[in-house]
Amino acid sequence: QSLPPRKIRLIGVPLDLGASRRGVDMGPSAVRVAGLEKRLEALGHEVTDGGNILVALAETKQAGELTAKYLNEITETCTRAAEMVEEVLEEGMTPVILGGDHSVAAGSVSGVAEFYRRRQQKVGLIWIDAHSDMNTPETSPSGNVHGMPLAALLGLGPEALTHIFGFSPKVKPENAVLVGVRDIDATEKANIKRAGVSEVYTMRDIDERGMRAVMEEALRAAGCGTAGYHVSLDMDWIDPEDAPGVGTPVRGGATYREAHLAMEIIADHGRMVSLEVVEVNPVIDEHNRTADLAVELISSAFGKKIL
Ligand code: 4U7
Ligand code: MN
Ligand code: MN
Ligand code: MN
Repeated sequence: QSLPPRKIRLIGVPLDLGASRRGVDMGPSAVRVAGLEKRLEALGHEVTDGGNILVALAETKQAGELTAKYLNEITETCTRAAEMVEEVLEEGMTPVILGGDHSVAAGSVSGVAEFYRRRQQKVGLIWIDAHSDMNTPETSPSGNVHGMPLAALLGLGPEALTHIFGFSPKVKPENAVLVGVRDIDATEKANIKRAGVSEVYTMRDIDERGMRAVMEEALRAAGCGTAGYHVSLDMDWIDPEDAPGVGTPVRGGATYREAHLAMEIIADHGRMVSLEVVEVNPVIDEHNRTADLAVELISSAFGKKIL
């Protein structure tokens, strides 16, 4: 509708090694079953499904270091995701990555950053999440890598994860924006400072200033001097009332309409270069409601309008 038609390529990443609660590996399937491809095609886009990236199964592996569980396997998957995303962009398509746990973002955003680095351009990042995902193995209370990808993209954490494609940081701190956070570990706060991220919009900011004002500011920062931005949407941003099927639910999240409005504003600006939706957990979902909502939100981000 509003957005000029795009060529969209879906990439599934059935990864759950980064989280303690199992089941987000079924997220890509749940979102496909909810009708993503057809819904995006109905908006006029050309959509192809690239299938899933190969991911190791927890049952066949050892967790390794408990400060960053399954780091080797996750790094392998992230590297594959990064290469795939980069190729899709080279072919002139817009990647839509379906998680899987959020650790995949350390790969997907690396792919986007590499694509633009080759063109001497920078990319921005909009991180929409209840959490800030700014832990490192030293600060993480859980050792779960899905709490570390944003730190890795900004250059903090294990080299295996920070240096996919051999360079770091992938995004400049002034172009990295957090939206919707409400659960940050005490040890994580120092990392946000250390990385130099100042664009942090909490749920309180959304309550007080409204979604519109927050998004306009967030998009301005991410888009300043960049080719555009990657949007990384952790479904736990939305209140568990509307998104019960997520890995790590936290009360006090965005409402159904706030979430749509954020995506609608992203579509209006037309500068999103890639999108990922992560942490959908069908095991604890109710009749695929959270996957259905994911499809609706992706549709809004790609230009679906009420009228
Ligand atoms: B998600 C946590 F301790 N901060 O590091 C951690 F609270 O990708 C949660 O945003 C991380 O869902 C949540 O384990 C990761 C915890
Ligand atoms: Mn198709
Ligand atoms: Mn997250
Ligand atoms: Mn989260």
